Amino acid sequence: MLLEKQLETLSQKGYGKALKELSNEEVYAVLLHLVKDLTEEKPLIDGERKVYYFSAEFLIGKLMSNNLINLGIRKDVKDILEKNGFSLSEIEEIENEPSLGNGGLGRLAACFLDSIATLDLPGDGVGLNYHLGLFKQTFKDKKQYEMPNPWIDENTWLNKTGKSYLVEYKDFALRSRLYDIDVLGYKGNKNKLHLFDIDSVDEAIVKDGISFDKENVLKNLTLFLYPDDSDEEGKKLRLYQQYFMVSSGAQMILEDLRKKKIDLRDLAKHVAIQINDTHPSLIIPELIRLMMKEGITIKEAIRIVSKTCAYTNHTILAEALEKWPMHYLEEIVPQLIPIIEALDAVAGERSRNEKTAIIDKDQLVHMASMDIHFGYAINGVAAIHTDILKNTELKDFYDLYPSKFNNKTNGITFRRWLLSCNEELTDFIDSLIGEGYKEDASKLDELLKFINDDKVLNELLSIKDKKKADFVKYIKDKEDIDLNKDSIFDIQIKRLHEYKRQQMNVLSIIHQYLEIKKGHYPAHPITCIFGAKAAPAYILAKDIIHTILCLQSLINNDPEVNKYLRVVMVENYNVTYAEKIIPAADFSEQISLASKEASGTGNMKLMLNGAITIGTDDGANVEIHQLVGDENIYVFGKDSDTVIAHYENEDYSSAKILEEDEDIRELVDFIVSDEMKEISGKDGIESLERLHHDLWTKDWFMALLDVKDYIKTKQQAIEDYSNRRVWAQKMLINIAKAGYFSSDRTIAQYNEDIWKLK
Ligand code: B1N
Repeated sequence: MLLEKQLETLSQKGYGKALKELSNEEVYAVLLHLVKDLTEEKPLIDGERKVYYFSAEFLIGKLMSNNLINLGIRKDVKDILEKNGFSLSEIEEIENEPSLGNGGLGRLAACFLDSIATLDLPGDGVGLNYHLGLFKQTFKDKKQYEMPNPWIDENTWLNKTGKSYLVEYKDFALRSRLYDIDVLGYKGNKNKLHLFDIDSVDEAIVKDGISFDKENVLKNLTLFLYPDDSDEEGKKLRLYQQYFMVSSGAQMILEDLRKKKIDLRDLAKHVAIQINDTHPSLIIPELIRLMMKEGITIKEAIRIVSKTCAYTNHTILAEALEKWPMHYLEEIVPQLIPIIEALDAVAGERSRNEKTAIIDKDQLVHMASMDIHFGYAINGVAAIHTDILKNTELKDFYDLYPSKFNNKTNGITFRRWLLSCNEELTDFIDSLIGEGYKEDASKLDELLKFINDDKVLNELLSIKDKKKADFVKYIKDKEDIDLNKDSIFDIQIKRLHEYKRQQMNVLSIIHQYLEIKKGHYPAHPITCIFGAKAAPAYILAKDIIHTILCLQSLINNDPEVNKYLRVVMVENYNVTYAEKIIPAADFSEQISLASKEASGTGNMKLMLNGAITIGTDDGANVEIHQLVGDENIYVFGKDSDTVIAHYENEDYSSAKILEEDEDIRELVDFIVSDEMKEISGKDGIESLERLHHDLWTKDWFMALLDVKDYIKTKQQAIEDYSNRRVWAQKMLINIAKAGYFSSDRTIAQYNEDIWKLK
């Protein structure tokens, strides 16, 4: 009743009309005000030590549904709106998605903020207010094109704070402005996501897709989520952004201490800084610099900062480990150079090993090295990833600082990835085991007692069918694509990258196609669904997208084949799309080359929604495998030791495999077959040929090493799917065991071992 009155009041105040007379857009604005009003009443968390999670990305996605859930009012709001003739899900469609991240790393940061607030821990996010999120992907002539993706409008979650800081570069200074987004915990308190911006950003400089003048820092600094860094100017812009973020954030933190009359020397007692990958690493020299300005000696400043900062590594891919040329730093932030040189000297005193130097012989500054020497904790994001860091990638550092290294297996917030995206499954779980699991996810394993309960198993299957039917309708409305709701939904959703091996999935689809053409039909019809964006300058990734889109056209238009097999690549895959696809998934494709996917988090979201993993023993798949057991996951492929040995011995040759194995050769050569070339069109042939050539001559991520085992394993999964009862048991076990992957568990461990906030 109270809520209804509040909504009516807001409606009158905003529009001079009754709620039921509003447009959907107006209702959305009213809900935004409602949430902001209710958030006001929640106390800010203020504790002894507070964590600041510094990250270049926060892939927060739409916020309305989650905020309503976390305030505990989503159901009531839905009922009130329905009474007034509205559909809450239609209204939620109106919100623009803030796509302030590329993929897993940014989405993890968003899940973490939700969990920090849910656990009533004092902790804020610090990042940048990109005006344009990750580019909007469009397909034309079966190719990816990129368009700007604006998200800020008058109805925004951003609140202007009035706080501002001066950020100095070599040739000029900029005033940063702080915007805050409230972060609501589930039945918890609230924290903040701090996003820095400048006033002079100019969206009008974006032309012809997403190109813009990369040198005009005043106009472009926070224009894009870090742009194409394939050329010099893009890289420098990224350095401008990183320094802007850390200098503003550091000043904000120190200002807060001063206000509380806390001596800066006590920084580490009051503040923990988590460095999310190396993008915010300059926080280390910047904090030291700011402390020195306050009269603290460099030696002491280094000691203090070393007790404040901790670093998370998210990848072993060499190209993602940032190394800044000294001359960039000279050109952009020369004030940091004496400090970085001093840090390098200290590192040199601790070890003469070249491999642990901060400044290498080519005058490159290794960000991760700085983090490890001057951070007090270093963590990987899944057990196998942390082991690889210790034993291989960062072995020399591990020998130097064994006690700093620890593992924190990633997690996901169940508020978004179950409660919000799959109400039907949530309600069903509530009816079986109560709601305790919402605050203690490990309680999900109480579901195991229903393992032989036919009613429960059947209901699980019918919820999956319902979510598949919902998705079929969604994709029909959105993209005018027809799917067979009775087929297996085989899902690979993640950034397009060779190491994730979408190209291996492509080869398995070609295999299925050729089999059907020979009259060998699969045990069950199957729909292979992809969602993936390729980095604008990543040519081979775009070639893989083109190949998928060609197969989609070839297969879906062949009446002989499309009864059994269809292929769909959805356009502009993003968080919102993920929320629709994941509840509808039967198979979860997690097929990275072992050792390369640090953790993955899509694997966890899909498992939680009852999809069964087809995966390599990589990242968090290893832990999923251990939890669910051999019978409830399909594991294939060579293990990480074998893969690492191939790299070390340089003895992998795809050409050799292709020469010796005509089955694999047939699949690879089909990419450049006449039928593919015809569909691809004159402008696409080059793209097919480039992928084909790469697989023959390089195949750096060894798709051909595992493809046969992959095809065989998937075949088995398709056969097993037909036994619906046994399949439902696999689903139940996966859901029940997913509790471990709650980000509440992950954050509790960060707090226990690293942050020590309460
Ligand atoms: O971080 C996720 C992991 O679950 C994924 O396995 C991992 O691939 C992902 C440079 C990255 N690692 N590194 C990045 C992102 C942007 C960039 O500019 C690297 N993303 C990951 C969460 O731990």
